Amino acid sequence: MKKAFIFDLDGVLCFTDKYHYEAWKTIADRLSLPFDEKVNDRLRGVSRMESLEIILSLGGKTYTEDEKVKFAEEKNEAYRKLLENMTPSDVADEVRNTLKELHKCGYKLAIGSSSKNTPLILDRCDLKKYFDAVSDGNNITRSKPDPEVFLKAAEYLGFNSGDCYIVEDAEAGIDAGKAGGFVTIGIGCAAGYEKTDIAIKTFKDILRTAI
Ligand code: B16
Ligand code: MG
Repeated sequence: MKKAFIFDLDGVLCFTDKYHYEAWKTIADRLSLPFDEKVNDRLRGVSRMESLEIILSLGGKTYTEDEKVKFAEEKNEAYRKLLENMTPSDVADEVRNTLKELHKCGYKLAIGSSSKNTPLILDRCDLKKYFDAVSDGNNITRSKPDPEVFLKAAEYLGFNSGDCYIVEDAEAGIDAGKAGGFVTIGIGCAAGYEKTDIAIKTFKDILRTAI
């Protein structure tokens, strides 16, 4: 029996993709790049700098490292301003009740997110209290699909990857979970991905996996 669940944050526990979109759009519009919701979907689970590279590849121009760092900083500033709109009501009751239920069943719970803004999001949404460990963009050097963020989460919990499920919404996250030797649970976009081990429709379906 597994001992723990490691949850992706954006797209699984809460939804910040609209804020990422709005913040990137400001930069893309200024550079006349054809950024849309479809491209935004490709940024799920991908790090900030890699997201920027995807957006810049929509045009034919090359940019210096300094320019890229400035774009990423501007995006992050706009994004963090938008995150100020988040409140605990942005997390569904279904999510909170399921997390509580998993704890009652004796599972340890951790976060495994690429986002460097994880502490701010957990704080705004009052989510930190449900988790025994947090691994995020601040403690890794390689982003998903590299398994580092999940392996660190398992290590913080004191477990091996074989003891933990990964819950993800992004293909890059499922690839990361598989590369780390985890059993993967896919929701949203990741539910239809061929590499996902267990597809779920709604968050509370996790309880059927756990029991
Ligand atoms: P930041 P997750 C990811 O979070 C997002 O899905 C992705 O769109 C974003 O680029 C990445 O975090 C980095 O975010 O700029 O806040 O460090 O899905 O891994 O929880
Ligand atoms: Mg995600």
